[in-house]
Amino acid sequence: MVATEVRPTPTRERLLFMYDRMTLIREFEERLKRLVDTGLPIGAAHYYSGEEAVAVGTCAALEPNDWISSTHRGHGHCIAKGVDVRPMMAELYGKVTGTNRGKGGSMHITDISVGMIGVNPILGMGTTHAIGSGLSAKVLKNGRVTASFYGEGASSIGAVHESLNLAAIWKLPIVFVCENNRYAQSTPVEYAIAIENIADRAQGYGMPGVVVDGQDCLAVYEVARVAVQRARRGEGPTLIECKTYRYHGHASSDDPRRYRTAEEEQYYRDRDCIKRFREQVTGRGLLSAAELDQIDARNSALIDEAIKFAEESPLPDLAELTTDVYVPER
Ligand SMILES: Cc1ncc(C[n+]2csc(CCOP(=O)(O)OP(=O)(O)O)c2C)c(N)n1
Repeated sequence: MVATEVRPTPTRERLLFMYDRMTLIREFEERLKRLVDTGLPIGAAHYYSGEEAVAVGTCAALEPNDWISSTHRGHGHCIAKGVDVRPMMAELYGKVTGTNRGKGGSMHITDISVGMIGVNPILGMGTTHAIGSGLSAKVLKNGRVTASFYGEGASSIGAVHESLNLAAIWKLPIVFVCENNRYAQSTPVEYAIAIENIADRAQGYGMPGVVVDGQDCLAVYEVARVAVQRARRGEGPTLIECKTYRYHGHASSDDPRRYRTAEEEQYYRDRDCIKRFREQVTGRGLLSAAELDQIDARNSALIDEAIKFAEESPLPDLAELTTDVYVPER
């Protein structure tokens, strides 16, 4: 008989972290969407609203000096790992105070100081970057774990298969987090993938695979915690599939009603991760509604401040056009 594992309740500090980061991501994305819808020209933005529990539940299981690699839908990953929203917002405005001095934009936000090794517009590249950070951790024996996020659409890309295979044969300290939000642009997962659970592919790579409700931050944290511990013990990678949903279109210009129904959208909104978390922690008396409301107010003010910071910051000087970017020699 297998003994049932007793799941410890996350510490109060960790619960506060979860609520704080999920609401900060939601506020960042919703405010940004309003700005873009009313004319802010930032190029394509891929909003993370609806998926917050995935990034936050995973990052709650990491240590500050662990790493994450990301995707084109990376704002939530950055905030969950601790990137300051002020330089993030400035980056989206193309300002010199941005994380990448205004030259990267939404799909290149990077902040090594908090372990965020890069948002990435090329599907599957984040998993290859995780092989780099994972291999370095193994060689240097520094105990650092990498969590690598990617979408269910990216899960069929060759580079992702190669990365998961390499991570398994080299027993790298990586937690692969497949965010199955049901659509790759407008392509439904059932059209593109022949199996119900992408986590079942883990067996083919030679690592454990777990499916988790990606709308439940506590559930994501629990499976991530186990996977991170396994990675840190040197036992190798895990594949976690989070079933989740994005509330908005694929990118700022996309109308999701062309390929999904209002009923389906409502189904997921009724299971909203922030609403659910509030019910879970207040229902069990772990945190009070008043302290959660205070976090809401603080995060709203922080996003006001981030927008002001971005608006008031200068653009990069023309003389810096070719600095901080890769310029091939002619
Ligand atoms: C190699 C590559 N192929 C195609 C694209 C174009 N593209 C950008 S996002 C996207 C869909 C990605 O879906 P998924 O991986 O499920 O992530 P999601 O957008 O749902 O978070 C595609 C096809 C790309 N950026 N890179």
